[in-house]
Amino acid sequence: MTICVTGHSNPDTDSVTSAIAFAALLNAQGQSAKACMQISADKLNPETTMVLKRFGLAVPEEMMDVDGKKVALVDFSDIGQAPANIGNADVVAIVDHHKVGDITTNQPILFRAEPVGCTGTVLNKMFKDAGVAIPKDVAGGMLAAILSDTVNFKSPTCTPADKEAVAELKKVAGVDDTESLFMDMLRAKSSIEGVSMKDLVFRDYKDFDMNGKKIGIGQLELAAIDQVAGIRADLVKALNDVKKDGRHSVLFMLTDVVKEGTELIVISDEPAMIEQAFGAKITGDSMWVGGMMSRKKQTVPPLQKTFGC
Ligand SMILES: [Mn+2]
Repeated sequence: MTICVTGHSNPDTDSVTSAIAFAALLNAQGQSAKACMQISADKLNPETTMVLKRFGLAVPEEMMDVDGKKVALVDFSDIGQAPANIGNADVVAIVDHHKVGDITTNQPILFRAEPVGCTGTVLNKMFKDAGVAIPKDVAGGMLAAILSDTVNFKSPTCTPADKEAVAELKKVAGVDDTESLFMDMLRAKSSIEGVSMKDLVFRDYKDFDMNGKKIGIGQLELAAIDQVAGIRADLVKALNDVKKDGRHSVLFMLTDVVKEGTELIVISDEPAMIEQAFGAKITGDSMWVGGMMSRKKQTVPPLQKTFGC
């Protein structure tokens, strides 16, 4: 039976290109495997769509239910991020770079997880260990995944192993300038053409309970803040609508990946609390927070502290 290789639900570039890369490695080792993803091609995020096109990679097959199938998982090991009926599937391998999740198996399997910035970095090592040459197009996808997951090496999750992998993969993929590849990916990712304000707000959005207060935080990574100048007023209006739905605050991170900081739009019942959390002053409806890149590591913890969580 062919092994369906898939990344997590709502897949990012790493989940998609790692499925392609691991399927290629399994095929090279004589196993029947195909790359799959938990989304339809037309719903795939704009960054990944652009990367597949750039390197001439086929869009993986949509696979939402794995009942009775043989599967290999990349970039996750949580049941919550798995296709439907994962409990009735035969999981034969897991390759990941996250904390170990709650998927278990009845048989011993190939399980490889490393604390690096991207699954692509782990797969690069696996190709080398197996003595299998990485196809040029596949190397391009892996390279793009590492740049994406590590935010061009700027994320606190980036490790020396990720930088080494990029140095190797760029040669195989024939990419001279990873900076310009990253900027092209960023432009695709932050593309706001034809997107409704609601979709833009919820594209990367999470609600948090802060001591009984519901605080929503959205993020948009940009090559430059002025990319949203033309729609800023509509965006703020949409954020106000989201706040009206029982929230204490709605914060929206306009993150400038080049300047390495965030313009934080603040819609709140207690703006002074938000100012206190980040030690910055609101001018108009926003504040600049230098160095703020990660919602998980830099936005949520100061809020939790200020709100006494
Ligand atoms: Mn990843």
